[in-house]
Amino acid sequence: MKKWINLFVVLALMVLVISISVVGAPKTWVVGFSQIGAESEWRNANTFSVQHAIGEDPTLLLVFSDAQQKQENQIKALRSFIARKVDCIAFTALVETGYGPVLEEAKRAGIPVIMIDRDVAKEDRHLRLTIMGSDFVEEGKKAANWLADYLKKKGLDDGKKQINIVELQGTVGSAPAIERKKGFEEAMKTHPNWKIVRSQTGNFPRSEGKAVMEAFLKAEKNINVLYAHNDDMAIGAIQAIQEAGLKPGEDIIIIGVDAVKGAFAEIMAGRMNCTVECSPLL
Ligand code: GZL
Repeated sequence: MKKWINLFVVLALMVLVISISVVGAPKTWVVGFSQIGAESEWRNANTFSVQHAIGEDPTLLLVFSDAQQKQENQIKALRSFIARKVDCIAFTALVETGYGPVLEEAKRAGIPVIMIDRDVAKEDRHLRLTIMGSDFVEEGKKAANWLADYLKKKGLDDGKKQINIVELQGTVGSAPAIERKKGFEEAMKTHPNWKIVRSQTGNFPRSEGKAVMEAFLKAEKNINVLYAHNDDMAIGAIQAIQEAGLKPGEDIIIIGVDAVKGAFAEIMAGRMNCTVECSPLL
């Protein structure tokens, strides 16, 4: 008899301990994050920022997906988050358009969507809760305003002689590409002698920036400035300029955006002139 009582007491204590631990444990919120890829130093820093911040919080569990620069992979990942009934979806929009239907599905499922870095198209923004990102238009303006100051300081712009600019755009249809172009061109309006003689997407990676810059150098004999929508393309272009026998940072003024470590190394080496900060620590 005594043995049965002891067993009962032990079992009761076990149930009590388990129930306290379950009841007392804080709820774990599951966050599905769809990242677009690993195309640049900036993107890798951004991925680290999200993974580290969520990893540090014991009440958050991260489900991470890398879309490898394909929108269809992103949409599949978002649908898998919805099917898994995550508590929140976070994602960077590779390009602005094409997310309406999946955002409608998330809304119907009652799952809040937070944009990190790149937003979706205006017509779909009512479907997402908010965005954490930078002002890309302002970054484009800063690049142009820095150039104006630099040319003035160096006595390179008399307001009449044409200043030939080539532009390496980011991913076609992405918010940073659209808005950094817009901001730069808005600031250009006060410099009628500035001309963007070539503008083409390099899609953000270094390799593509280099390839497009090689084409620019073949097509244009007198390039004064390169405006690249990110530092990685600027760094690729610097290699192309050197291989063409020109001095980047001197023969051609080099401007990038992101302020990644690689850009600071090029600036310190005298091969790059400016990078506009865009924090990845979101
Ligand atoms: C900007 C971000 C851009 C970076 C690029 O916030 O979306 O994407 O400028 C990255 O380096 O590829």
